[in-house]
This record gives sequence, structure tokens and C-alpha cells, in this order.
Amino acid sequence: MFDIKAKPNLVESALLIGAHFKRDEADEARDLLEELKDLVSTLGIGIAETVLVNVREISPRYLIGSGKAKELMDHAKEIGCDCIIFDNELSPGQQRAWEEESGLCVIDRQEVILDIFNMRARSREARLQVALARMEYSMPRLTRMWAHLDRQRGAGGAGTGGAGRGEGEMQLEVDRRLADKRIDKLKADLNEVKKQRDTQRKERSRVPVPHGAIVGYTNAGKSSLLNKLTSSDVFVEDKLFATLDTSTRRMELPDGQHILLTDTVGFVRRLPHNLVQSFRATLEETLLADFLIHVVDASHHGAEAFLKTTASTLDELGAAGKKTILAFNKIDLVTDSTRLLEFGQHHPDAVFISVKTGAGIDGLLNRIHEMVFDRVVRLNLRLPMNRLDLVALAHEEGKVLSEDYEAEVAIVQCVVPKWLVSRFEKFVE
Ligand SMILES: Nc1nc2c(ncn2[C@@H]2O[C@H](COP(=O)(O)OP(=O)(O)OP(=O)(O)O)[C@@H](O)[C@H]2O)c(=O)[nH]1
Ligand SMILES: [Mg+2]
Repeated sequence: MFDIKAKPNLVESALLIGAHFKRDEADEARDLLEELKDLVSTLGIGIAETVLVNVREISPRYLIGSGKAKELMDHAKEIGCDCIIFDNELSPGQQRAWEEESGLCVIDRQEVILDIFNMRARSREARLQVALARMEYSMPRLTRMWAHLDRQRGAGGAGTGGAGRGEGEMQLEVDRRLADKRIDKLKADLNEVKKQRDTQRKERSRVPVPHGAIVGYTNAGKSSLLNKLTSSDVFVEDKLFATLDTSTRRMELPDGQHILLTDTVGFVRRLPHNLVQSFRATLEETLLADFLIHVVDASHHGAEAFLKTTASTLDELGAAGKKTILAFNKIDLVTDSTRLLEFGQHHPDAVFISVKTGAGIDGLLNRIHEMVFDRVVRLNLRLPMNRLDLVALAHEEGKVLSEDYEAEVAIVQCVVPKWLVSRFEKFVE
């Protein structure tokens, strides 16, 4: 009922508009508009044309100048579009003005992103989070739907009594109340899910294994990296927002130390604020991690902008300032090596990898090791034969470097997590 429209089913062809307000913002706006194309295609909506508008005269009613607005409305209809999509955020009022005057469906980038998340959400938690973000987005826009109703009744409903006008308004009140209720319910359900997650997390943290989270822009290769490092098969696709649920896997470092790695939801520029807030619970894994691996697609010309977006979204989540390994991925696709040199100059601590070819992965493992090496100690043990369980424990939780068996004792060299040292202490040589 609150799904104002099932756009992918209703909309076939769209005119995309990206507005910028200063001349020197043209490049960025063009770039964002390119990205909007990818986002819109992800929804299965055809793109008739894209228009970049340098706004000189701003009208609050349309965001861009009213002359230009009229021109674009006519143009959209001329080329047979049934939808106009703005790269810029439209206020509910502006959206209504555009829709009323063009008679077309008019949405903005935020709504596109919300719809993609909606399409992709699989787990109960992701579905609840997306539903909440969409409800919050739709609330101030409910008027739009019922204004349509008023107009329909007003036009076609002559003779049906005086009730035509204003019916929408009454319905609007009812809907607002229903929407409020639904938002409360979604929040309560999410709280439940969060409690379960907290319990799981507590169980995990009883065993203090170091924990890293993989973060970055959408399509950077985060899930691919998790799969590579932990030999798992988390869903990977050349699509925006392939991952909406975090998954955590255990991995073993070359020194035998175990760590946990979490894959997370990707970020994008102009990510709706309420979406970030809704996904807080999911992204909390990021906040609680001991360190982050920030993956960026080095082959994309927007790499530096992606870095900034990820950093500022982490900031919004309160995860700025965490120990971070910056990993430039997909170097197999970078043909111009001066690009990598430039990245190296700007980010001297970064590592360069290709999840696809395996290049640079050893270097990354070393960096991960550096992040967590102070969590382990090397021990020389003399174990009586009735304590061979400790050899098994060392194998399980650490790495056994050598083991020699003499008549009465086992002589073992191993690396074990610090939190386990007390178990071995009596037998240290
Ligand atoms: N050529 C090349 N492609 C890669 C590399 N790493 C990942 N990819 C591809 O990039 C695409 C996106 O990879 P994912 O691992 O799904 O990216 P993600 O960061 O998890 O994306 P979201 O979940 O959408 O945020 C897939 O088609 C991968 O096969 C790489 O090193 N080289
Ligand atoms: Mg992913």
C-alpha cells in the first residue's frame, strides 16, 4: 500500500538529469551521472538520454531554473520517456511539482538506491532495514499519492456527491497513522534481530580472536577478497550492491593464527542517510572490528572519489580512525602503470592486489599479520605424555612449528594466541 509505485514494472524508459551549481563541479556531476546510469540499469529501467544541467538560475520549486525545467519536461515526453530521474536529491515538494506538471513519474537517486536495496535484500534483517529506510523516505511524500487520488476524483467524479475533494486528505491522515505504526513495528522487529546478533557476537568474543572487517565502495571486490582469503563462496557479482548482509568467516594466517573476517555492505556516493542509519546494526560489525581492510577498485577512474566516500560514510557511522589497511584491488585491469605510482605517492601505506590473479595477496597477508601479531606468542614447551591434549590445542588455535617425541616428553615449538598462554605456562622451557 505504501509502495507508491512498483517502478521497475511501471517504468520503461527514463530521462536522467544531473544538475550542478558551479562550473568547476561539472566533472564530478558528469561522473555521478554515469554512475546513476549503472544504478538505474540495475533496476531494469531503460535509459533514453542523460542531461547535465549547469544551473545558473535556481528556482526552489524545481531545484533547477523554471525555464529549463519546462524544457526538460517537454523533451522527456517528446522522446517517449515515462519517467524522469534526478541525480540530485529532490525535496518532497520539488518531486511533487515535477510530477504534477510533467504528468510523468519523477524520482531521485536516493529512491533509486532504496529500490535497489529493496530488490536485493534477502535476509530478514536486510529486509527490515530496507523497509524502514523506505518508509521513512516515503512518509513526507505520502501527500503525493493522495493528491493524485483527489485529482482523479475531482476530474472524473462529477455527480458523485461532494465527497470527491478532500477524500484524499482524509485518507492521507489515515495513512500517516498507519505508516507511523508500521515504522514503530519495524523498529521493534529490528531490535529483536539486533538482540540475537548481540548474543552471537558475545559468544564469539568469549574467544578473543582478532576481527577484521572488509569495507569499501560497491563493486570494489570485497566479497571476492573474503572468498579468496577464507576459501569461502560468498555471493560475488559484477553488480552494484551484490552484498547486503555481512558474513563472517574464519581464516588462518601463515603463522597459524586465526582471525575472523567480515564482509560488509558496499557504499556509494549520496547514499541515503536513513539507509545508512537503518544498516547501522549490520555495519556494527565494522565498528567493533579490531582493524579494517579498505578495498578500492584501482581500475576505476573514480577510485579517489570512492576512497573519500567510504571514509566519510565510515565517519558517519563512527568508525573513523580505526587501524586500516588500504588495498587497491583489480590491478590486473590497470594498464597505465603511472596510475599505480600516483596512488602509491598519495597513499604510501597502501598495498596493491588483484584478487583475480592473486598478485599482492602475500603482501596483504603480511599487513594483516602486522595488525594482529601482538596477539600471539612463541613458546618452547616440554610436555609430559599425559598432556598431549595441549599439542592438539596448539594445532587447533595456533601453529606448531616443530614437535619431537622423546621417551617421557614431547618437545614442542609453537605459536599460540596470548589469551591461551596460561594453559601452557607450567610447561614452558
Ligand atoms: N578483473 C578483476 N575483477 C575483480 C577483481 N576482484 C573482484 N573482481 C570482480 O569485481 C566484481 C565485484 O566483485 P564483488 O566481490 O562482488 O564486489 P563487492 O565489493 O563485494 O561488491 P558489493 O557487494 O556490490 O558492494 C565481480 O565481478 C568480481 O569478479 C580483480 O582483482 N580483478
Ligand atoms: Mg559484496
